[in-house]
Amino acid sequence: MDFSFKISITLLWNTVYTATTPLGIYLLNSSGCTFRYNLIKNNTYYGFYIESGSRNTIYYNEFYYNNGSGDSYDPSKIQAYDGGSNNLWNLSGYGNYWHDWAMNNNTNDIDNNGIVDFPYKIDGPAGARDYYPLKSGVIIPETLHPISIIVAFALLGIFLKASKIRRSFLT
Ligand SMILES: [Ca+2]
Repeated sequence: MDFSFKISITLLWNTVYTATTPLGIYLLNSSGCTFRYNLIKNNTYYGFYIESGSRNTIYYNEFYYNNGSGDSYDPSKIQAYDGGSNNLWNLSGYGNYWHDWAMNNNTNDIDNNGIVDFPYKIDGPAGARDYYPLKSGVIIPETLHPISIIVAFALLGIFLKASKIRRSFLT
């Protein structure tokens, strides 16, 4: 018997700065959530951290200066982390704006289609990539009050599995 709780949310139009926590957005056992049009900036640690969870979709967000990243790319200062599985960092040919990756050089969008021609590597065991990193920022309105959000659904994502005990009768 499988018994599971799942949550599906959409987080839109937020500005996520460092305030009281060093992390930007944090997911724990969250599945099926969509994150779009969020400005994630100046967090001292990762701007987006997936501890666990699957089938979350993160696209059309802007990432600036998280995890020590600057105006050019440094592979030791990746802005997001994925420890889950089957999370998507792009959808329908559009990913996120990673400021360091987009600004790294002027020849990373040879075909000039607004998509950086090289995937952006996400840290963590998932081995995730944003396959369609945006060359230009998304137009995101700044909110009046900088906020930092922790999205933690520790209990909501409980996944209980009662496995059947199978007996084999050998003749
Ligand atoms: Ca391109």
